[in-house]
Amino acid sequence: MGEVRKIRTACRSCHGGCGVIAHVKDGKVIKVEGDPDSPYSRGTMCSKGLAITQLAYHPDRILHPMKKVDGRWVRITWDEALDTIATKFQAIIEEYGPEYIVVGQGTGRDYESHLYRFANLLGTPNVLTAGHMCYVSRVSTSLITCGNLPVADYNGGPKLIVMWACNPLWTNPDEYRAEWFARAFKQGAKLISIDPRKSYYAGRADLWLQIRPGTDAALAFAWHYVIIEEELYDKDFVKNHVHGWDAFKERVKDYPPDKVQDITWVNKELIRESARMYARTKPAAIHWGVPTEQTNNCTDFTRTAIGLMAVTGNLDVPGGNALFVNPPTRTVAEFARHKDLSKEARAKRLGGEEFKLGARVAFINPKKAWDSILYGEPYQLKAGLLCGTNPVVSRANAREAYEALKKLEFLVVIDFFLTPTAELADIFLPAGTWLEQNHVADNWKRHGYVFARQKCVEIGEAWQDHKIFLELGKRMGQEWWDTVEDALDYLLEPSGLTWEEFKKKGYLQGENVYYKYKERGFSTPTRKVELYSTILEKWGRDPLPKYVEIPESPVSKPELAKEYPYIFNPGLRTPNFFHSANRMIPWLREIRPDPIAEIHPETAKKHGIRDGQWIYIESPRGRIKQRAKLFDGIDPRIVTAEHGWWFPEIKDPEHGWDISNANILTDNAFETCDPNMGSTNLRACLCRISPCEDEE
Ligand SMILES: Nc1nc2c(c(=O)[nH]1)N[C@H]1C(S)=C(S)[C@@H](COP(=O)(O)OP(=O)(O)OC[C@H]3O[C@@H](n4cnc5c(=O)[nH]c(N)nc54)[C@H](O)[C@@H]3O)O[C@H]1N2
Ligand SMILES: Nc1nc2c(c(=O)[nH]1)N[C@H]1C(S)=C(S)[C@@H](COP(=O)(O)OP(=O)(O)OC[C@H]3O[C@@H](n4cnc5c(=O)[nH]c(N)nc54)[C@H](O)[C@@H]3O)O[C@H]1N2
Ligand code: SF4
Ligand SMILES: [Mo]
Repeated sequence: MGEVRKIRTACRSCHGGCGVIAHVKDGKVIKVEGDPDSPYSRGTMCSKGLAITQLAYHPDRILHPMKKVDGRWVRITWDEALDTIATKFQAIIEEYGPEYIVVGQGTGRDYESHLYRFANLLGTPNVLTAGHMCYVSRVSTSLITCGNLPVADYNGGPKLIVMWACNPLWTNPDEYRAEWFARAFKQGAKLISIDPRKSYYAGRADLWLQIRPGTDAALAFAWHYVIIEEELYDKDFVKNHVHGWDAFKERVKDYPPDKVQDITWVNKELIRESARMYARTKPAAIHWGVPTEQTNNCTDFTRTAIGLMAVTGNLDVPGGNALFVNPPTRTVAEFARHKDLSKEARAKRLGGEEFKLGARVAFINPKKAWDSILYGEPYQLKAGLLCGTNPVVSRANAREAYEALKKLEFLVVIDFFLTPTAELADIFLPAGTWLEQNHVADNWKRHGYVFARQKCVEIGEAWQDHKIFLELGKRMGQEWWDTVEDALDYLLEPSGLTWEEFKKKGYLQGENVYYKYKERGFSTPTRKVELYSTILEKWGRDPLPKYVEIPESPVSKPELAKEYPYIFNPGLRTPNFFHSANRMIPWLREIRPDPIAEIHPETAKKHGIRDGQWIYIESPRGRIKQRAKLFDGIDPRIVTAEHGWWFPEIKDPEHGWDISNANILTDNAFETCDPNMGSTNLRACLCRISPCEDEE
């Protein structure tokens, strides 16, 4: 009784990875603290990770499986839950086919290997995640352009950092930790910030380019224009390692700085100055973030940006953009057995022919799923299994997402809480938090590490997600292991370690080598950086990148802009929330009780809006309300807003999902999506604002 055990593990309250020491007393985690020995986080943690005890032991957390009977939730056993799901899925497979079942997950959950294995062995090509517009879009484009994801190499001593649409201080996204960037900055690296909003570091940058949302590809082209015109490129690298240079050079001629100034709202002299600074300072790293992907220019921005790294000789060099080598574990693709999904099954992937790049990495566009359910196009999905995702709040055109999920014949949701999405389900399965799981963490990332996430406790009847897929998979006759830990032994096999051995070690790092291309070229069909993509060419797509105007903007829709004059830029993160999560956690909600929309003081004045007042924001898709915060760090033509809002304190099953949800306003029409990846435009549409007089 009473003794405190300290267990070393790894957080996953965001994309995860920080080293944690969990204090366990009497079978309960009483607190967590940062692990000073973690090579990744060196003892630091953020508010979300530190609040895990309030999440794990929250009174509203569901700790047993449930089924819905006559609109009410009823507790059931795991056996009944898994049997019901297996029987229903089997019946659908027999009557229609496995593709009639859609499987989905949230962002960076660290169980994609298991979820995809379940889907592949089921035989469905329809896996719905955020990947079409977040991270996977970046990876898939990098794969066809230079063979791997280029990551800013903070530990390699960059002399210049280009922070392009990323705010790591609040987000620690994917493979990045804010501390890595902050250390390099403190050590004297120059900083160029490309951001429509004056973030903490935009305010401290050597150059800040206050760009119009969604126009990043045009700016990247203008940098190429200056670099070519002033011959600032690395001639040797271009000659030996770039495919399609002449054709690319011709395309770049379409983007002179004075034209790009009109597109991006960035002054042409500043474009020139920043391009020169980037090309002349060596080594320089570009660290780019998710807003560049949440547009119709997703693929082409990434290709153009990788082009900048390549032509300036900053690719695969220390302190530039590294192509890290992962430690020797089985990859997500191998574990998931992607290769075992038959050609026939692949051919049935929703939107697969259209969004070929997304299909190549096994992702679908959400509207394809909603259209399938709502209109039977091209066939009608019958069932869904959603794990750790809340599409009713997190996907574009939320009302359509809501209607579709409501209409689905059979829905299973796996979560900690009854979210607005979970309330639409027929079966609810309780997931274990990261305190309740054994896993080889971060093996989906490309920073070159994996970490041991160790189970500290079991809480109620919750199961870690990996176990849910394993047990459900076995019930459906799939090939899995006896236990989660057996599966981890398999995952770790190439490293020569078992799970028990790895757990003691704590982490593994891949080999840190640069200039790999000098010996073996890049992992593309031509072994070069493909500024002219032979893969896109084979698919009959434009092999060269380009910038296409945002489909709903003052430029493309001038008539609509008379009614909706502002650019709506939703997706402002707060350090304490993770998308739609954490609104029920007292420590975190206290920091931000209400949703915030930022408007410029001049704009506020025009509409008679006071700081802190509730306002309506409307788009052609609907109306929401958020609290106005007057902020002169954005352009007066822009309204910035937080996404992810629902209200767990509203106890009816809708939980106020449509009151302040920014995605009521965003659009998901196919013409607003990236033509290769299917990325939805979540960051730039038109809106209007007005004060909301009836509330304080
Ligand atoms: N307008 C606008 N919309 C956006 C964005 C934007 O910038 N603007 N950002 C987009 C981006 S980048 C992304 S990635 C998506 C994210 O979209 P989602 O991944 O769908 O969103 P979340 O709110 O993070 O996930 C929701 C649920 O996962 C549950 N959960 C957390 N951890 C676990 C776990 O380990 N297991 C299980 N089973 N459940 C868990 C939480 O309780 C929560 O209810 O949102 C997108 N939506
Ligand atoms: N606390 C917290 N952390 C998170 C998340 C969260 O919800 N909360 N979400 C996680 C997820 S899934 C993701 S994908 C990452 C995202 O993390 P980041 O990549 O950092 O992306 P954001 O915070 O969405 O935006 C970064 C910056 O881009 C600016 N920006 C907005 N639109 C544009 C544009 O069109 N062009 C340019 N150049 N800049 C623009 C914003 O003003 C912001 O300062 O964060 C992850 N981490
Ligand atoms: S940054 Fe992410 S991994 Fe680190 S403590 Fe915060 S939530 Fe956890
Ligand atoms: Mo994301």
